[in-house]
Amino acid sequence: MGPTGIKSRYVYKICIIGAANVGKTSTVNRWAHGWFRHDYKSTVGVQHFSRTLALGKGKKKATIKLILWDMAGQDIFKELRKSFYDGATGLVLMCDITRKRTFNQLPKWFTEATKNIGEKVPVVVVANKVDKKPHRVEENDISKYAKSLKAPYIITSALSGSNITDLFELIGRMIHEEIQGMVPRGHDWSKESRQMSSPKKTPKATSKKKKVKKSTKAR
Ligand SMILES: Nc1nc2c(ncn2[C@@H]2O[C@H](COP(=O)(O)OP(=O)(O)OP(=O)(O)O)[C@@H](O)[C@H]2O)c(=O)[nH]1
Ligand SMILES: [Mg+2]
Repeated sequence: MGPTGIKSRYVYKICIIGAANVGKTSTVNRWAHGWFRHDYKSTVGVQHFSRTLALGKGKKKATIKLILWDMAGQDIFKELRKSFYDGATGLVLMCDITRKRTFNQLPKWFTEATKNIGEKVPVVVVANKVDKKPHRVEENDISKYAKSLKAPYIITSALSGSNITDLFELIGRMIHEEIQGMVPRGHDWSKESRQMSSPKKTPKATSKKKKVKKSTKAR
C-alpha cells in the first residue's frame, strides 16, 4: 500500500544519479515530504523512498508505485553503486545548471548505469538549481544531449519545487508505457521535454497601446 492507501499492481524502480551536490536528495525530499534543507548532507551509499502515483485517463488510467533509489554521487561510492542498479526500470540523470562540470559528466553516469542495468531503460535528463545564478549550462546543450539519448529534459528547482512533480509523473509514465507495451521499447521521448518558459508579453504593453488610442481620439 502506498501513502494514498491505494494498492498498485505496477511497481517500478528508478535510480537517481549524477555528480555529488547536484540536488538528488533534495529533489526526492521535495517530492516525498514537501520540504527543502539548505545544508548539504552528502548521501552515504543510497537511500530509498516509495510513493504511489495515479496516471492517465480512460484506458491509460493506472496506479503505479515508484521506488526511488537516491544514490550517492561521490566518487568513493563508485564500487558500491554498481550493485544498486540491479533491476532498475528507469533513470533520472541529474546535473546542476550552475556547474558545467556536472553536465559534462552525464555521459559517464549514463554509461555506468546502462552497463550495470544491462539494458537501456527510459531516462529523463534533469538540470536542477534553476533558481540559482549564474547558469553555466546552455539549455540548447541540455536539449541536444537529451535528444541523443531519445530522452526528454526537464529543468527543475528542488528549492522552489518548480517542475518536481512533473519530473516524477513523466518518468513514471514513460516506464509504465514502455513496460506495458503502449509504446515500443526504446521509444523516442525527447518531445516530452519541458522547455524553460519564454518571457510572456506583459499585459502592461497591451494596456499602454489602448491608452494611446484613447488619447488620440480625445484630441
Ligand atoms: N539553490 C538551490 N540549491 C539546491 C537545490 N537543490 C539542492 N540544493 C542544495 O545543494 C546542496 C546539495 O544537495 P543534495 O540534495 O544533498 O545533493 P546530492 O546530489 O544528493 O548530493 P550527494 O548525496 O552527495 O550525491 C544542498 O546544500 C542543497 O540545499 C536547488 O534546486 N536550488
Ligand atoms: Mg544525496
